[in-house]
Amino acid sequence: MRNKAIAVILGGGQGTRLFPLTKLRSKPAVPIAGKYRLVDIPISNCLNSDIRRIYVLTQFNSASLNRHIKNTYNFDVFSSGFVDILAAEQTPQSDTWYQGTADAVRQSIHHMENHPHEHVFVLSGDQLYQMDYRKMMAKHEASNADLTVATIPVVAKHAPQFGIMKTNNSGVIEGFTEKPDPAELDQWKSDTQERFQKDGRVYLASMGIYIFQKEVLTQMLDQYADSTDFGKEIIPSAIADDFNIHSYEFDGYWRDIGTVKSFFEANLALTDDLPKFNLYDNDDFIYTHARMLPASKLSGTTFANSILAEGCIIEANKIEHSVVGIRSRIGQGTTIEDAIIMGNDFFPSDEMPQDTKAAKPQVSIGERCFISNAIIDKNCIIGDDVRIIGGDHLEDGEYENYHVVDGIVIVPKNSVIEDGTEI
Ligand code: ADQ
Ligand code: ADP
Repeated sequence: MRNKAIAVILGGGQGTRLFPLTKLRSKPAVPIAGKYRLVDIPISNCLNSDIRRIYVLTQFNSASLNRHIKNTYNFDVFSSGFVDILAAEQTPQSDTWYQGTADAVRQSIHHMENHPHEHVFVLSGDQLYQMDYRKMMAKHEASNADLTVATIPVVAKHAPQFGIMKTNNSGVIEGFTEKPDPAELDQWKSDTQERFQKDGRVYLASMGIYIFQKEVLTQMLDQYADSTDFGKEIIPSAIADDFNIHSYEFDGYWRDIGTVKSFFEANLALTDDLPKFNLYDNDDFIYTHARMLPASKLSGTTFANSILAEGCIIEANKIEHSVVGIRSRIGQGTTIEDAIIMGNDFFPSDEMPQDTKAAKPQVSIGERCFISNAIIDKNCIIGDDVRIIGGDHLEDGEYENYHVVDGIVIVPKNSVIEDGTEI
């Protein structure tokens, strides 16, 4: 794997679907599971699969993404690995941002030429899953495929969110439709394994995870020079032109977390008694910035089904079904339910500006608050006696210092919510 493959992680377009989490950072830098960032997931899958040459393609070269990659993935000088960020850039050939997934790869491919390889993995940056890419590669090589697409069987209700494939019984993809209309679904059924059939999982969804033979990738990008997207354009054209395209059926946990709602649900699912995404594995690590944080200090808090990252000082009354991120501080009497608290990039210090109203050092969440169905982004100051209750009763939209998306209240990074506020 190490010498054969290069991975390209698609770090996101405009980032509208995760807005306002992407207001001040690029999508790969969005924090997840209390201490990681989105991009750690595909990078960790690569490292666990012995792929060590990785590009992250992004529209915005945000400071937090740069810092995170630089501080986390610094391979030693004697190894041949790297994680490089390629931001959309002006070149003599192109003066625009990446127009889509294929365009992003097309504009970046010249960077790969100096690194000998036979296959290119193209991976999405906004998915939560653990996958051994070596198994997919074995199938790709055994079938001598031009392109292998990872697929997962889904039910009719979910099929319209994905690219849906039709395969023959040797796993060759003979048809592909990007996000089909529910009315046209019937013709897209595949012969999935019996145990999936009985649950109604008869549609093979593309996971947006591809392996291309190196020359085939270049050929397709040239041949379909006007196409800017893999799912919408290049893959359907390549199927029509009889390229040898195979499906690799994946059978583990996999979630697209590219929308606020799916991101919220996937984070909270990590607090299940037996989460389907396993962070507690002896071999498959999820890598992230090693921050040298102290252990968390708790006092008088009842915790239920929650994840607590390190460096926190928690005096809250109760925290239930929630993810509490690094360096969080939560005051006495506060209750948090069904929420993501992303934490802080730094500890408050005496030199920092004081919260003038309360004349006390800034802390993330004050006393006697009630927060539910909400995402509190990094470095927010929530005063005392604040009530934030998300839910369907709220109308989606942008308000003075918060947003509501699918009923979930999001307090953007660096926001201040005054004492006594009710949302
Ligand atoms: P989508 O996720 O809807 O469907 P797309 O919006 O193209 O497809 O995003 C794919 C990945 O590329 C995401 O990680 C996204 O952030 C990133 N991306 C998008 N535009 C980009 C750009 N201009 N520059 C850099 N990165 C960009 C795809 C497939 C479907 C499949 C689903 C599975 O097209 O067939 O079912 O993924 O989630
Ligand atoms: P992490 O990986 O822990 O999230 P980062 O390195 O991404 O950390 O972010 C920490 C950021 O916070 C850095 O930009 C750092 O300069 C900033 N920072 C640290 N201490 C302070 C402070 N006292 N005031 C303002 N910014 C700070």
